[in-house]
Amino acid sequence: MKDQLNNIKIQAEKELTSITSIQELENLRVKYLGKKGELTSVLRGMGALSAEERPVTGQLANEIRAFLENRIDSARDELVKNERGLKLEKEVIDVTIPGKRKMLGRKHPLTIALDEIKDVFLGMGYEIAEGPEIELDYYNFEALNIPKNHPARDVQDTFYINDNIVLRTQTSPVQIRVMESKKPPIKIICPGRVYRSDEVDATHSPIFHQVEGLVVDKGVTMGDLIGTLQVFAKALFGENSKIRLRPHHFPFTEPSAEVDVSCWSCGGTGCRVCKNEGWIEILGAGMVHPKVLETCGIDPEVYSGFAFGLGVERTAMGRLNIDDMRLLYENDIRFLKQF
Ligand code: 2NL
Repeated sequence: MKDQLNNIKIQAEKELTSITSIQELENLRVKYLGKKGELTSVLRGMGALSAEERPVTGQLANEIRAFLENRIDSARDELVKNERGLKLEKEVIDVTIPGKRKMLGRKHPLTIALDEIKDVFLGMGYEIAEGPEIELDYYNFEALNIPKNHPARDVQDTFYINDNIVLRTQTSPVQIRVMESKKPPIKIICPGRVYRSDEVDATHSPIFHQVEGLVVDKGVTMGDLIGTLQVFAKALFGENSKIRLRPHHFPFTEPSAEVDVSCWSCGGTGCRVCKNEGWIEILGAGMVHPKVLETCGIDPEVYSGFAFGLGVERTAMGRLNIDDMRLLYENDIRFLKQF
């Protein structure tokens, strides 16, 4: 039995030298000193010993236990020290390494232009109104005094869902809905996506964005329209910008005009940007047609109004010097990064 005990001691000491982790050490402790460990099972055989042998063997067993416990404890101390050291080494932070630069997103050029447009009109006290992109023929055409045979109503130009329903071709139907449901004074802009059956090229897209404006009140005049558009042009294209109105025809306004702004590139002397015109067309506008007011339940003898419409893509392209509309939809990061 003494030999058995000594063998346990030798074996355990030997195994201790190759221990590399606390878990391994714990396994070793259980193996030799645990309740079902080797030392314990040897001691269980003590009953078979003579009365003289028993205390001697018991003492030896206790010495070996104490010895091994001691060795295991110091091995554990050593391991804990090492593991902590390793952990500290592994987790060391070099505060001198430059940080990882985060790629910051930015506004899309269309959003930049739209936000600038909104800012100008919000600053003049307009409210923003929105409405459906899938619209009844009634709101998109009928209520706007656009006759049944008008070319804009042709399937060549308009996406029809069925005979009664279209993808809106402008945001005016939103303004019709507001006039129907609210008494003047009305002072709104309607930004949004609109649809026309156009081929894609440098200046056309079947989906584009528009902002229309509408003011209806007692005594609203063409002078108010011109003043408003002047403020708008100066805010977007610079303090020295001028506007001019050319007579035009829209079924929903009378009189109607196309509105040019003096070229933001040459200031009006003529250059490549304005094709030597000195002027660049940016909007359509006019006084709301009495028939349109009447259709919406507003008495044209009491109230008058002006309205205007502008293309956001066009404005963004002018404002940000972009020469091809397709660039606005391709989402090429090299292009978008420039704004
Ligand atoms: C253009 C022309 C325009 C309007 C839109 C409008 C709306 C109502 C009543 C009367 Cl509810 N008019 N909108 C008026 C004139 C021109 O847009 O060239 N847009 C890009």
